[in-house]
Amino acid sequence: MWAFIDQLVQQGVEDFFIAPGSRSTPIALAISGHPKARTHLHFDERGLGFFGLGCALAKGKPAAIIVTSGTAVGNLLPAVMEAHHSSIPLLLITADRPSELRETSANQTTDQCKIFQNFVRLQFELGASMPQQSIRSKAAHAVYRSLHPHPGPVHINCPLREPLYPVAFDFMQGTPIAIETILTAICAPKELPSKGIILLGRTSETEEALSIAKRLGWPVFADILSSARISDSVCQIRHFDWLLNEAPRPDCILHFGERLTSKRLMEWIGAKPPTQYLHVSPHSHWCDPSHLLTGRIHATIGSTNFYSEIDPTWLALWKTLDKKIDEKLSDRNDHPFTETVAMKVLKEMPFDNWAIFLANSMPIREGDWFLFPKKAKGFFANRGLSGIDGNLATIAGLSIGLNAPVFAIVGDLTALHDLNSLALLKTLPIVLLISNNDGGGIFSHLPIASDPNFETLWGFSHGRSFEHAARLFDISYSFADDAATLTKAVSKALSEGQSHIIEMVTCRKINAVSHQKLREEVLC
Ligand SMILES: Cc1ncc(C[n+]2csc(CCOP(=O)(O)OP(=O)(O)O)c2C)c(N)n1
Repeated sequence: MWAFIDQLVQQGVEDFFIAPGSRSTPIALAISGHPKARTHLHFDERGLGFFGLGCALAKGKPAAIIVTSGTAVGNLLPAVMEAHHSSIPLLLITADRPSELRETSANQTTDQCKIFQNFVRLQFELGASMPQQSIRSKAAHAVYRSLHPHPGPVHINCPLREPLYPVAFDFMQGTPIAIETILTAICAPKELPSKGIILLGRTSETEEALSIAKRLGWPVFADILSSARISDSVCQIRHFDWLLNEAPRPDCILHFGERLTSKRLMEWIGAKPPTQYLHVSPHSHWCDPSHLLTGRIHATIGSTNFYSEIDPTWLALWKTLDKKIDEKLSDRNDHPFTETVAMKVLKEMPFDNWAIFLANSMPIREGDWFLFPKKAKGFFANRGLSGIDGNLATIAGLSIGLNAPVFAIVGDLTALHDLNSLALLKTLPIVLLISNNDGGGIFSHLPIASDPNFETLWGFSHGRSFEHAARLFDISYSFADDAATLTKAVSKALSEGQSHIIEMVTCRKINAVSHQKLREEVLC
């Protein structure tokens, strides 16, 4: 609890309103031991809530309210409702029993997690075993969301296990993290070091991001879902995911837009984080799954004002590495036929005014690694929660919403999951490329692939073909099992522009083994 309270203070929280309780003991002790926290006490939690609300109303800064578990929490509801409707920043820190005591008739134990859900800007649980950095990042996020974009209450539920006293934390230990939050719509000029990198996720401001990269002389790592893929920006490093082994370390990272797909990139950053790591987004959501951000700039990309002294050798170095990987990747033969080879075929296709949808699991990853078509209307995916459900219906909606044809790549389990939605495709200009590797191909890339129960629990071999499904829903159908048949089927389907299913068959084990081999060869 110490790290959480200390970080709240670091983020500008001054006043802590506490009601007595046993389960909240570690929270109260952390606050009372903090030299910069001002404590205010009241025995009645209903009054305590309004006590804190009055203070926050006066100062325009979040007040923290601390209560024990059970009905004490329920007593905060009137103040929380008032804070919600009056836009007053409050942090509701509620002690709770650990999860093993819920639904067991344990004393003073109830479901507190979402008790204020209609009235809070953010609610989360603070896990007892979270690492320090995560706890501090969560504290910074809580304060941020109590103020932006619309002030109001934030609920932090804290399950705490006995012993509650003496507490297990050391006062004054741990280093506060400095999370700078810049909130003005138009940012003051900000100087950055000359060796930086731009991470580009999905955003409506791709052009702005690319022109910042050019101005700074920085390389851009563009995710498949950013439309930068189809730009001819000199700053783009296409094979960033492949060259990280040899890559030099930047002094600064600027992240524009949504989260990126590449896990390898995130691990590389996490292994040696830069001194400055800033996320720029006009949305209020906190995008920092690795808890490494040093700054959050709440602004449109176009309104930022970054500058640096250009070091031309920096971008040139990245371009050289990228070219080397590009040569190694293009210099490959197409045997055996795998999902990777299929991407090489698709990269050359004339997608022009077609939107491209990539289903979760391997299609989005393979796309992120290899898909750089010369033209396309844009790239889309359901990446919020990365589900394999509802993808076919999403594709139908996408085509209607964009009023454009959609070329979609989906795995066989993803297709089976939403098979009913083939009924939506018949009248739409949708080409559905079902990558049938007979089960969950992604799992063959994971260490679990060597488990004796792999096939039953993860592989999920079904032995089905989609030809009958296409016929059932009156959609034309082609089959592909090598580069030539795939090229032919895709070219024909794109030129016809009507609903069409292409079933592409590969073997998931061979896909995984040849991908691994490719990585080893390219990286050696
Ligand atoms: C609704 C839902 N259930 C389960 C998962 C977990 N999951 C992620 S990938 C995957 C396998 C998907 O298989 P497939 O669509 O055939 O694609 P492939 O892995 O072969 O590329 C599963 C089950 C999920 N993401 N969403």
